Amino acid sequence: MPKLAPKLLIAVLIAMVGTLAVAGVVYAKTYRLSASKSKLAFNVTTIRASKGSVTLSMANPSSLPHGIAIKGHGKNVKGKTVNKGGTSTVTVTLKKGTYTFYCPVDGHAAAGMKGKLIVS
Ligand SMILES: [Cu+2]
Repeated sequence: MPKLAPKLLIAVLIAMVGTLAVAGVVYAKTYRLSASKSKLAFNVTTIRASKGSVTLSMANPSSLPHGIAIKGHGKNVKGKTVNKGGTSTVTVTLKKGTYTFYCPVDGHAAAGMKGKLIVS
């Protein structure tokens, strides 16, 4: 494999980022997760996201209703509660920090349907 000079690589990266910024691209990122089929849990316990607009989109393959919500640093935004086969989505603009994502259905977060959302 040919070695690219690190300086060239950095120049290419800067050029790419510059182009995206000029084009006005918004970095709204969607992080997909899923509720457990059989437990009061999500399939992930930690999500890392970039600051700005953050979207969590949770699939629900369980026979119980579930939803996705984000709280912390004065925010508490809840997505819809959905039944089996549905998808609950929540979008929040977040600053750097550690937040909690959780299921807003009564008792579910306390039973384990929660995790850490680390925004940097
Ligand atoms: Cu739930």
